[in-house]
Amino acid sequence: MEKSQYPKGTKEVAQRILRAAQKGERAIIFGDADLDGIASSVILQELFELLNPLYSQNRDIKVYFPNREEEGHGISDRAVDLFAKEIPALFLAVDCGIANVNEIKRARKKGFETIVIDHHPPLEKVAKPDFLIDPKQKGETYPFTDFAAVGLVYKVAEYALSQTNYPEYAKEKLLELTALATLSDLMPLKEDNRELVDKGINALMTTQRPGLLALIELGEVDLQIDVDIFQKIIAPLNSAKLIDNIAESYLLLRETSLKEAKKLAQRLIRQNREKKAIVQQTLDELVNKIEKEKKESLMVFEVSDYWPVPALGVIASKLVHLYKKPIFLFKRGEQESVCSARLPQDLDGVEALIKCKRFLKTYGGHAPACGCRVKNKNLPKLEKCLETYFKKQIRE
Ligand SMILES: [Mn+2]
Repeated sequence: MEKSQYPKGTKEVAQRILRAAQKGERAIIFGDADLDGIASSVILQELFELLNPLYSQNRDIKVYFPNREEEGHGISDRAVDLFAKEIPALFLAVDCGIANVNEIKRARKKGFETIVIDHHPPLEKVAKPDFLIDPKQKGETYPFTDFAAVGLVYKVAEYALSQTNYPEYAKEKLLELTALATLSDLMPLKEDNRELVDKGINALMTTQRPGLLALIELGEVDLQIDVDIFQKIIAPLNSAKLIDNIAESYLLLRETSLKEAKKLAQRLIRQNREKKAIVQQTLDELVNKIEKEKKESLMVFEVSDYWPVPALGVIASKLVHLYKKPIFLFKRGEQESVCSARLPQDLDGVEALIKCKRFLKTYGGHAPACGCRVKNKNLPKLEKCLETYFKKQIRE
């Protein structure tokens, strides 16, 4: 059998977007609020604009990033309701959506035509949008499946543009974002990802995007050095906050004035410094506590009222690196807690959460990096359940 040229669903989604752009249909882009989701949203929006320049002058594309602390992971009912007045419209979810069975059902019922472009492995139930791309779904025929969401969105753009007479270089401004978000999402740098990242870093060398030019200039970035790209471009983009469900890094990547871009970039660089300080302080506290009390424990399960949710993942990553055991960190809210978890190699956090899902409100993610929401009163039961699960896994 000939290998398929594009991940399953790519051509169908591209064709639907081509048709929508031709007719100037309204579109809602719902992106996860990390750099993968944000870059994916920018690329989709710019694809619409390339296909029909009228989009850059009107308001027919709306973008929304959920606040994880308030709305949880994935598509939120709040967004579906908020944009219902735009119907008829396309609802495009990027870097999330595969698990949103009910939200997709609801959006379709309201009259949205729905498109999901996700790279998360499906949980037990799979959402049924009108169009779906997710290389982790059953029946995928494309040989490479470790894309970031941004890589899949790029593939859609690539195919859509191949049906037009745009020159090759039109894709460069999309590739630079594809590279940054693939790196930021820590996807394996082999095969398609390797190619996308190499091409994207090349495009970054001659970027015209004011937001990236500002980060490169203010951060004195040497684009030849890998860690520079991580620390000086990706880290500030990842330190952005949400203002009215719009991510600051989305605004920076979309900014057309270099002067404005520099102001915004300065702010993100400062926020990144502050975030680093908080991460270090929290990490010191936790290391202290683990060394004193939990050296022998088989996992780390810690709850705090004070930790900043956006920093949990970074802190958990550092701890998993230090201790090579499952790390579950919770920020306790009034009724519920939000968790970010990181797992050492060979252990599957999603499987653990599925085993304990009776104590959870929502859960999702990848085997080494996942998360959940849980009612505060269920925290002790969840801890027991996870412990039992890992005890069994580690013994085997
Ligand atoms: Mn992602």
